[in-house]
Amino acid sequence: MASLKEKFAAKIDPMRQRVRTLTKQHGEIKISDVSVAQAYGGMRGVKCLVTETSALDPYEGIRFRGFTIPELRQKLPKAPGGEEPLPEGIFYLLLTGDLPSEEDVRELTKEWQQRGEVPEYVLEVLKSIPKDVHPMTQFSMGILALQKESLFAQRYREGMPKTEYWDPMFEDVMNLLAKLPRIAAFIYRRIYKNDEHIPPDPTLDWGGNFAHMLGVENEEFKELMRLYLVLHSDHEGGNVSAHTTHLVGSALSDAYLSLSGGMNGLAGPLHGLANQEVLRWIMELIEKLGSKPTKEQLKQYVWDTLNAGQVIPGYGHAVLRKTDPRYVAQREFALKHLPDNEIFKVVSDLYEVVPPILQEHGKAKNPWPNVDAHSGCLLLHYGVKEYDFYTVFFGVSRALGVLASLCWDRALGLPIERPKSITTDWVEEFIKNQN
Ligand code: CMX
Repeated sequence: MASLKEKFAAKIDPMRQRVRTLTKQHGEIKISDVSVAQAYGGMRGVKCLVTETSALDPYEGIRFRGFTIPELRQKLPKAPGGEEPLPEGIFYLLLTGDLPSEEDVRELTKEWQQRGEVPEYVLEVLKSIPKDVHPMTQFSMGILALQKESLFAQRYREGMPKTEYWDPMFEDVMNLLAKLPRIAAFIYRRIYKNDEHIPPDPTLDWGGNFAHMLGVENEEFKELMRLYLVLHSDHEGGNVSAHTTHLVGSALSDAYLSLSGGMNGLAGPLHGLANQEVLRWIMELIEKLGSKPTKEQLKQYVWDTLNAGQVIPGYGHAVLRKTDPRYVAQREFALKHLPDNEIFKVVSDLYEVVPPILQEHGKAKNPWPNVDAHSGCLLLHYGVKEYDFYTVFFGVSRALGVLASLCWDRALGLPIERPKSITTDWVEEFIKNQN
């Protein structure tokens, strides 16, 4: 059986050929126009990036290499006795475009186990950070501290030809992914669990081991981790974490520099940090209204938040125009495993209450919940109550998608990213000349 590296390597030449043909024969064909509103408005809808790993439809939601979330939950290999897909499988799929076999996934688990040790000097860096520094900042610093390990940076310094870039990038990506759960668990146990660390279990898969090293010994939580790490892995190329990783990488910065940059974007409250903001907002709600608020009380609370000029965390999306299928998958998990949980009841009631209010409020283009509206209540149910840490879960997962894309960026020899910026003077002059 071909190893993942051989499988990926075999895909590169045909893909290079496809891209070469497209750019040579059809390079002048326009696929997008840019309006003044888009240039000022965060480039919404402008098609100017190519990302192979996944595609987002506003009404259908995400497809990972063509597969919907329900399809993946069915088709990707599971842990022994488990029902949720293994994150190793989604990485294999995102990188190669092919569904992995059970054996492919088992091999990847083994390989990440072997590559997983975090050098002592990285742990020393983490130990030197004040414990009240946000976990996402610590996570990003831990990734950055690992940069010394980069084979890509080393090979580049030695003078490697462009055609070989993909090889050390693949090695860096595999090493980094293998270590991420250990870095994350180290941060968690250091901040919240008295610096008492739990060694990895060599019999466990990547997601199960992450749960184990966090110290949550519960088979259902391991299943949640596997599902969570699959769901958050990729959301096409234009979101802040994916785009930042790609942009930094386009300067031939290695995987460590690129992912650390991407994680800094994920740490923003309009992106990944929304998952902790949702829980903070719900806990404040419960503190104010009690654990069983009525829908009328919830409505008032939502309006109070909006009237205070704040966003409703976990609602709205830059691309989606319906309930996020990642929210739906988490809701299904909750209905199956924690139907009577009080926070889940609040999350469900908010699902009824918030969209009509956002519609009436009239600003948000998408009144429906996104992925972050649900994840916190699941984590909390299994005892992970430190919600400042929630975005780190997102980060460990998002690394799967953005690093698979980074391998392809180097395999295809994509150039340094450098769009044209313009000034307001230029825009005014341009408009004047139109008339
Ligand atoms: N609550 C209140 N107002 C909202 C809103 C919400 N949940 N979502 C959007 N709006 C407002 C915007 O702030 C904007 O207001 P202004 O015109 O005053 O600037 C207006 O509605 C239009 O915004 P939009 O075009 O609908 O949304 P954007 O594409 O600009 O932004 C997003 C998308 C996700 C940042 C926004 O919906 C938001 O802030 N949501 C809450 C934070 C959140 O849940 N983020 C997580 C997204 C998923 C992820 O990346 O993890």
